[in-house]
Amino acid sequence: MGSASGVENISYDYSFKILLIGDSGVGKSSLLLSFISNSVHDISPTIGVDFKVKLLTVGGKRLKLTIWDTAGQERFGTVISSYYRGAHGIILVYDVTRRETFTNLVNMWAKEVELYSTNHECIKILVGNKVDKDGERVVNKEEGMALAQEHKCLFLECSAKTRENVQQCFNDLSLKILEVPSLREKGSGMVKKHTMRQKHIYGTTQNGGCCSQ
Ligand SMILES: Nc1nc2c(ncn2[C@@H]2O[C@H](COP(=O)(O)OP(=O)(O)OP(=O)(O)O)[C@@H](O)[C@H]2O)c(=O)[nH]1
Ligand SMILES: [Mg+2]
Repeated sequence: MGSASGVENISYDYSFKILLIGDSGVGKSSLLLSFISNSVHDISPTIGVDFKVKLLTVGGKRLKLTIWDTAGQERFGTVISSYYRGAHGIILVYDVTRRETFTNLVNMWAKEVELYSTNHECIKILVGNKVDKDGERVVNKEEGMALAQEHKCLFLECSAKTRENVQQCFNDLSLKILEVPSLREKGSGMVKKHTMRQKHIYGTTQNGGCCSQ
């Protein structure tokens, strides 16, 4: 009975916006696909901007993640600020087999994040992808950890291909977002709007928040 309703009718506690950024070919779309659909296959470069929605439970909270994916090779001018606006979490991806994708995170992507993100407490996670390509690795784990520490990011190495640490990446990020009151509050504001549309969902209200009247 309960599962008769579609995704639209599934209730959640918080709604978070997550961005994937990094150079072309590092595996942003593959990571997203691997997380969303549990399947891995070769995909084409992204054109423009795409997003996917995933519901998951972490730390006892039901979350709706809207994950935005964009083409690494495209600089999309005026759209860029709306891509970053309101993001709760940002996944900065590099390819452990291509050093330039790692250095570009510092030279280009990190600066862009600073310039455009509107939530200053927004959580970032640095992700070294393609660890399955063992013999081809050129960026070691220590370098990744050091960069993450310098930029106050979480850090993980993963493989979209074998799915190693893929779930972990989204879980760690979500847990950390939940720890920040201002982000939680913004995430529940979005839920409020949603519940007005889906008013039958919430039989119980969560008290104690600043948003309850
Ligand atoms: N071996 C291996 N290959 C991967 C992995 N992740 C992605 N790839 C491959 O790397 C290529 C690029 O992956 P995409 O996911 O399209 O990369 P992207 O970052 O979305 O690229 P743009 O959309 O152009 O920005 C594809 O051929 C993938 O199959 C991984 O973890 N291991
Ligand atoms: Mg892509």
